[in-house]
Amino acid sequence: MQGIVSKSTGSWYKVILDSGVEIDARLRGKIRTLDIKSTNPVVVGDEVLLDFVEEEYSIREICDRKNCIVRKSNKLSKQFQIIAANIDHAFLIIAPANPHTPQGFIDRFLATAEAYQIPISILLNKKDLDSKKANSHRKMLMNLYPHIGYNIYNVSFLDTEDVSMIKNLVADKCVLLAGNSGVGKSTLINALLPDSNQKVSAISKSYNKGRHTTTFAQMFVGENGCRIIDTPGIKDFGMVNIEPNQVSHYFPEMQALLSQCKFSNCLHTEEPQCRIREALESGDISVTRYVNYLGILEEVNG
Ligand SMILES: Nc1nc2c(ncn2[C@@H]2O[C@H](COP(=O)(O)OP(=O)(O)O)[C@@H](O)[C@H]2O)c(=O)[nH]1
Ligand SMILES: [Mg+2]
Ligand SMILES: [Zn+2]
Repeated sequence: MQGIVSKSTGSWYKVILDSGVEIDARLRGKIRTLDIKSTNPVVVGDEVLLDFVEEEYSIREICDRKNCIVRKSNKLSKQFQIIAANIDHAFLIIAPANPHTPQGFIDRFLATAEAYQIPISILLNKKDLDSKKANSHRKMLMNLYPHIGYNIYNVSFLDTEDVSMIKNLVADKCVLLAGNSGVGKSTLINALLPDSNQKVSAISKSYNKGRHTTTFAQMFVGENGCRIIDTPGIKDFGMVNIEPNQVSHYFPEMQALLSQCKFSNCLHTEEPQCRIREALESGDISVTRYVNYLGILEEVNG
């Protein structure tokens, strides 16, 4: 028997069988260990083989993962927490205001998705907001990211046409939704999957203040074959096991120029004849993107 893990709480797992029925399963005995040292062996999105013995389902084997998204268990630890696996597409949800999504967060997440080879698009929600601040931030985002090659959609999750456009984007895919609290994730999940009954929070000034304590990812299945993975409370998707000179590979506009740097191991900080810094000076690479690149570089070095 085969299924997909839809929730993982530690000792019990929810698994959606091929028939569409969701069952509880547990791990029995020792299962085949996977390549990565993680604190959690079975994660949302995992395809698993099951046994049904004495009225109980147990997970016998985890199938090889196409990809997975990981974070450090905590700052000091060398251990990883795998958040989800087998993602076809990630959608980063952001807002121009209420709450304004910092660009550092956006670029970190984009680079992380590149590192894990997960195709990613941006949903810029709350297109109805038209304060001066919101408009100028939106304009900057809508200019910058398509220029680099990312799809960014200017939408409102309260707009039925936009929601049906998004429904088409996610059809038949396993999709990861990520974004800071307050950007509209629950609103989108409710619009895509009316039976999921996600709690939508009232507008509040205290976003990001640790109101969410759950860090379990959860999968919802939609009528059009989409599987939506929500990641409540997970803010820091970190990059693990990455060498400093790999970081620029995860910034597509830098990746395109890398071969023209004089040194093949150029970090694009102080080296002579660096094509990336040339592009920075001529304005072909955005200063903010470069600064966010340096931030990740520092973290990887540390
Ligand atoms: N103005 C506006 N508000 C929205 C939009 N989408 C969601 N919201 C509101 O943003 C707030 C936070 O939404 P919620 O779905 O709980 O965000 P989450 O924390 O990411 O799950 C709620 O008050 C929503 O009604 C939108 O397109 N425009
Ligand atoms: Mg929510
Ligand atoms: Zn360089």
